[in-house]
Amino acid sequence: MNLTQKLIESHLVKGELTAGTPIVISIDQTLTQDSTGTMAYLQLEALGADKVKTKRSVAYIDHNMLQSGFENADDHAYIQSVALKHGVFVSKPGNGICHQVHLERFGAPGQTLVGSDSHTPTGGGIGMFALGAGGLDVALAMAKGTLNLTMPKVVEIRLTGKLRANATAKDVILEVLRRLTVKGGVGKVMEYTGDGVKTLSVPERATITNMGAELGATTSVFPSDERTEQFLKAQGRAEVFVPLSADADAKYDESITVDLSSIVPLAAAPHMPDNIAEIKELVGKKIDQVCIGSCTDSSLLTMLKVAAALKGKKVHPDVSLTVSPGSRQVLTMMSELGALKDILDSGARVLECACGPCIGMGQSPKTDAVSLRTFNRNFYARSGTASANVYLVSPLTAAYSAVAGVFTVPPDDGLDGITLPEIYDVNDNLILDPADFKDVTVVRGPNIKPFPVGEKPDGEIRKTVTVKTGDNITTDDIMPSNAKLLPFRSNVPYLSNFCLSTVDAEFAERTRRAGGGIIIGGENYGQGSSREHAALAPLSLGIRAVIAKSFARMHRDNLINSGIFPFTFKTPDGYDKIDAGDELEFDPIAAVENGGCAVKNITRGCDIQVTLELNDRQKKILLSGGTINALKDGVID
Ligand code: MIC
Ligand code: SF4
Repeated sequence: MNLTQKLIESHLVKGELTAGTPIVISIDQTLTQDSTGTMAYLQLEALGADKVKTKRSVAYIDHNMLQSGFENADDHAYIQSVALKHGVFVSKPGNGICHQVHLERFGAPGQTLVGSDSHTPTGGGIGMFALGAGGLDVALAMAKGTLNLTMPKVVEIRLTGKLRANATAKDVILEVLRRLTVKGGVGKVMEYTGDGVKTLSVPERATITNMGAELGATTSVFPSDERTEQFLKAQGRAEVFVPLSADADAKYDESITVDLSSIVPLAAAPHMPDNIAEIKELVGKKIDQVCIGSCTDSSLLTMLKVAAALKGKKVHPDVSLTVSPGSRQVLTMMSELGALKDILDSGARVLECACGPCIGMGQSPKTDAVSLRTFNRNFYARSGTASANVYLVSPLTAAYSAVAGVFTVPPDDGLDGITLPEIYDVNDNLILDPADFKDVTVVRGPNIKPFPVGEKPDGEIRKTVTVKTGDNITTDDIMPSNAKLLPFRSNVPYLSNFCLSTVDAEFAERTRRAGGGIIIGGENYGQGSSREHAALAPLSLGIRAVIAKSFARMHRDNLINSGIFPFTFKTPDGYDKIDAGDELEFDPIAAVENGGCAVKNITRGCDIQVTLELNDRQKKILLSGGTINALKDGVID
């Protein structure tokens, strides 16, 4: 067996290891963060759950950190109280980004983890089966200790050779994105094998599995070996180590080889993580901002490399350099090892240990800026400045370019000899253990509004197409998130005013006026984050169906959970037979029962065949008008 099959088999509750079929797995751990967490815990409460059924669940506060009004602080207070009440650990603001902290303090090889954040696969860096999901699915995992999913295909990514001095793990995943694209991983797990694996440390592996999310992959996973053991020992957690790897004769659905020694410094050019260019093609291009950090590249190793590259140098006068360490542990160790001084001396602005600029929580660049970021997403307008051009690069490219003021290829020699400490500084006083809190009262500020619940289908649905989009629409398009909107993550009615505003500023208003509607999408509709707000906001506007060429996994699940029909065109010409403004009609019950239907285009007088591939559970959910209704009706458990 391959490692993915072993991890799934050891947690299989229902189903079999046949790709494409529905399975249920037991969940050992969950994580939530604050921008999806409020919704997840409101849903946990709606499920009537008492204490969580997992071995370890953790609520992180790391995204909505700017407190420029009462809203975010209200959300933090709600999350802290509701989590402790239900037996969930809390990682307080300042402790760091969920994925980095989870890897350091809680992750365990061989265990399953589901998180209400798309970059939860970071845990695959230590051999976890770790995946992102919408808040409701995470709430269900907490309440029941299980997760429903589709058995993925397994792709082997065989690593050979060793990285050159000027290439990093970020360049490896950018190379994989160049080859496979942002939809190349849908329905698949990326499993790393080969001799090259042992040349990569845990933080490097975690950068690669983290950004596997940008492939649309279900998750990514590395074996658990001596380097994993070394990392866990350094964290004072050697007892959770177990060795794990694929069998020597393991079979894979697909296999590709990446020679690490041939990897060169790369960038994902605006506005998509698979729009790959070589840094050497960009050399000399002027830059305005450099941001180092985010859950994909903010480990101590990253920071030590950045410090070594900046040591004794000065950031270019036209460049603003920000550095956000991934966790308080990283920041403390940077300080102990002198790296912080080298970074500060260079003129960098050191930000708090949080997502920060990655989610547009501050540091929006100036108009038309060129911004280099070590992050994982450069979707249009995500930085908070729509006219900015964001390039995703390695920390080495970022640091050398910040000094030069232009795109710069990092030198191919030097910086050798950076080693990770044998023991990390461990201080968990920003982590609250629910066992220490009795009789907790849940604190609910005025920012917390009830979430919308779907409508049970009853008879034909006749609605107008209120928007038609192109390919690769992201959840950042569907539900934009920045410092102004993130404080309203627990107020879906307000958020829905901004739904799809990057595509069409009138969409929300038009849909409301029309009494709801239908969305037409292209390929890979809903790629990117796990945010179920990208389904809840359309739901609150009255959207009943999305008809697309194809969907991203998490968004499709979130639509079904909300009772919105995710149809795909049966033939490519279907997309051309519908325009914005057309009136469509379909029979929802027949569509569920028959795996699709003919959608009537009343305006154009033609039929469009659509498919609706659902497992039995999903059928019951859509027929009930969403998961919450289906649970209430007792048709699913
Ligand atoms: C992101 O990187 O887009 C986020 C913000 O972390 C999201 C979660 C969210 O929308 O709150 C994700 O990746 O799932
Ligand atoms: Fe936070 Fe950015 Fe990572 Fe999302 S991708 S969890 S916003 S650091």
